[in-house]
Amino acid sequence: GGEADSASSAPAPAASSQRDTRWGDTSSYGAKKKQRVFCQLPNGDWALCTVITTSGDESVVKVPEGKVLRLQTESLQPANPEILDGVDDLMQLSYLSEPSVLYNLQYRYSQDMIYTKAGPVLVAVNPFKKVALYGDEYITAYRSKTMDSPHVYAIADSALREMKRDEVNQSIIISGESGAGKTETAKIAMQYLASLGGGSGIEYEILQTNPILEAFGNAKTLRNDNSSRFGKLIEIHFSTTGRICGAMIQTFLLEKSRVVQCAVGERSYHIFYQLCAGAPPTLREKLNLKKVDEYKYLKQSCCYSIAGVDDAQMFRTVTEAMNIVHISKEDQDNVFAMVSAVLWLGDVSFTIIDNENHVEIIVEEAAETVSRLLGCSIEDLNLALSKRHMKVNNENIVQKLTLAQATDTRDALAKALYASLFEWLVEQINKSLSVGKRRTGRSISILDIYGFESFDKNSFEQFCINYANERLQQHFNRHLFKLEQEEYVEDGIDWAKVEFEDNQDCLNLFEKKPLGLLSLLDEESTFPNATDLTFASKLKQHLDNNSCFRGERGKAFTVRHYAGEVAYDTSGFLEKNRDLLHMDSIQFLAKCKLSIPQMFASKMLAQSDNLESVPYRPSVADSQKLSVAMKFKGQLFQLMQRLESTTPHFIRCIKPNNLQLPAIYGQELVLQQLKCCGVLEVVRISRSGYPTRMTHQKFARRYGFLLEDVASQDPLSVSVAILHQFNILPEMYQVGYTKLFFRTGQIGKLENTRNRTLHGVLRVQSCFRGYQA
Ligand code: AOV
Ligand code: MG
Repeated sequence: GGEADSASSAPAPAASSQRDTRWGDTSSYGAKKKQRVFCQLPNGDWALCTVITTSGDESVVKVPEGKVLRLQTESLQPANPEILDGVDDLMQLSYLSEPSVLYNLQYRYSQDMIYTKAGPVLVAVNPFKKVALYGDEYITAYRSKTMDSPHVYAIADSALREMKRDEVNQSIIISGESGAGKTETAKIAMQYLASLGGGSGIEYEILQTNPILEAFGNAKTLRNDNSSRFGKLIEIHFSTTGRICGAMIQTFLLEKSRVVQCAVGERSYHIFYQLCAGAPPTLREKLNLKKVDEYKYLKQSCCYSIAGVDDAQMFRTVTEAMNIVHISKEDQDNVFAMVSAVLWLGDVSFTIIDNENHVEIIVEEAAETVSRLLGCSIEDLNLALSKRHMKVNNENIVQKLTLAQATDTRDALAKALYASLFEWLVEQINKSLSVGKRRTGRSISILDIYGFESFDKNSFEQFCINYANERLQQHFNRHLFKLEQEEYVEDGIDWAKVEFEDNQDCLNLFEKKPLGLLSLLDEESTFPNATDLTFASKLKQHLDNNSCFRGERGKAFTVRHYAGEVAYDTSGFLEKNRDLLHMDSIQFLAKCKLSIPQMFASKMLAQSDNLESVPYRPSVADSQKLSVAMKFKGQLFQLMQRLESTTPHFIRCIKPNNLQLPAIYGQELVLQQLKCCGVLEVVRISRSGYPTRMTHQKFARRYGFLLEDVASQDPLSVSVAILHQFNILPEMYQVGYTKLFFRTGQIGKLENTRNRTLHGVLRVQSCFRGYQA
């Protein structure tokens, strides 16, 4: 029984009617009874009301605050009976309308029940406050199954059980808009898995990767004070005894541009502020640290602190975490030297030396500190930032850089330094968590990427982030709609197809060759004379008849994403997609004494065996041949492939308000998120679908012995005979070519009947014995 059975005990069996899914159907209530209905208030919100009277087309209803409204009867939506208020699983709702779903989630939310099942999917509504739902007691309760209300722990627990049972790798896929709670949810799932222990403290190490990666890869944005600016997949491996034996982290496309440029009201990466606030005096002196508002890179956004966050304290948390994942003190010093060097690099300024606007660096505190921290000479730094070696007609020439070129080169160097640092950290963490010999079928991966974003101004970063979210949405659709329905069709059962928002068109807009967004971007990036404006016109020229695309004035275009329209500004697209680090910069880094940039540069140099072979990228390394967009696309494809080989568990995070405040539930905002990710359709398909399936053979084996007369040995005939004998209603099952498909709760009933029959036999026998005695 369990969950499945309670669903079928709902007063109006979901499967028996379609009425509930339609809007504006009021035929089911009469005028006499006091009925619960949903009315739309003038502000657009739905409220639970009671009908006082109905006459003709009009009804008089009482709204919650006691006010009385006269409304069109037609506009009322039937509400579920009180007994269904706040059900665990939306599948249990008799009326599955938008207002009932909104009401149910809100009802639970107001009581801090932030988790609700939507069929197979866990919906998590961000509480924006501490809720008492976590910790050892809860973990134990979910492990021992004494608690079974919807929870991240319950999802992690089923992943674990299914991994053990089926020996198949599992994945927990967390999605939702920016600020919806993905990263927190991922940590909660990790906490549950870590509680299994592993010996040698590996589980503790795994948890300690979070503060490190968040310090270097998260930042305050206008949407989220702790927004992930990279994607992350953590694969946790288990031994045959079910204990953690290691983990591996893969990261995706860090938003590098933030290091040198960020919008007003946002911050750069947390670590910059943490270091400046928390470094002990000796380190502060060694790194020549200033106050955060004295650095150009940090000053431009006019935002230095986050309400409720103590950067100094966080610095200690981060260094402690680094100790735990075995990053040596010396390496930590190097890491912080790089962080400080990046900040100081932003303050390196130039002086114009001729009337062609050519420049040299100004030798002062900034340049001196950078060269000291990186371990290079000031002269080398000046060369790297003010000159460029080129080969023209087989002749080596040295080009002097203009102020604009030098500034770009400096910023590119800062971005490369930071990105190499991030990459290095992930590598160190992976070394420390290393799995040793990996076995397939014994891992659980948790995916937490940056959520869908739409700002007033959206650039290349949002373009990539939202593309990744389209891919993820496709995966979700495939598993919950396509594959499910395909199985029904393949097995030849009667099935009225449930429609869902397919985002294939939008993905095609991005991926089609040669006329998709990514291809066109790449093509344009290869033309030396192309500009953001020519790119925008090219898009308009080729894509204007695409239903997911709209050209806008000037450099802008709009994409209709699954989660809403986003207007992108092409400024900087080509530059960011090329992501050039010139050979001079790479060679400069290779000469530095500081080990992390040096290793990074050496690796790049080693990969570039034929430096001049890249047609549109003179003097760059081969490793840069691929554009950022192409690399990212490749990574996403690999990721999807990896996920395809796992059993997925989906968690949908919902953001109830844009203010990051507790206890505010914006119906429209919630509804928009539920709609765009197809939560209602998932519930609908799970309800009208046949979640339980069993092959004819297995079914005949399990229940066949209960048959009164066995006419045949053929599994199909036996199965049909069982269904008849146990009075399973025809609308509750379907017989496929190879399997029997059951509605929710049916197998539970059958099992009960089976148990009763077995017990009945025993009782009858003991009664007989009683009589005889
Ligand atoms: P995100 O990962 O989905 O956004 P986060 O996981 O960072 O969002 O959540 C944003 C904030 O919501 C957190 O910093 C917490 O303050 C709060 N929060 C989320 N879940 C919980 C919870 N279960 N309990 C308490 N507070 C919570 V982004 O990374 O921006 O897409 O790129
Ligand atoms: Mg996040």
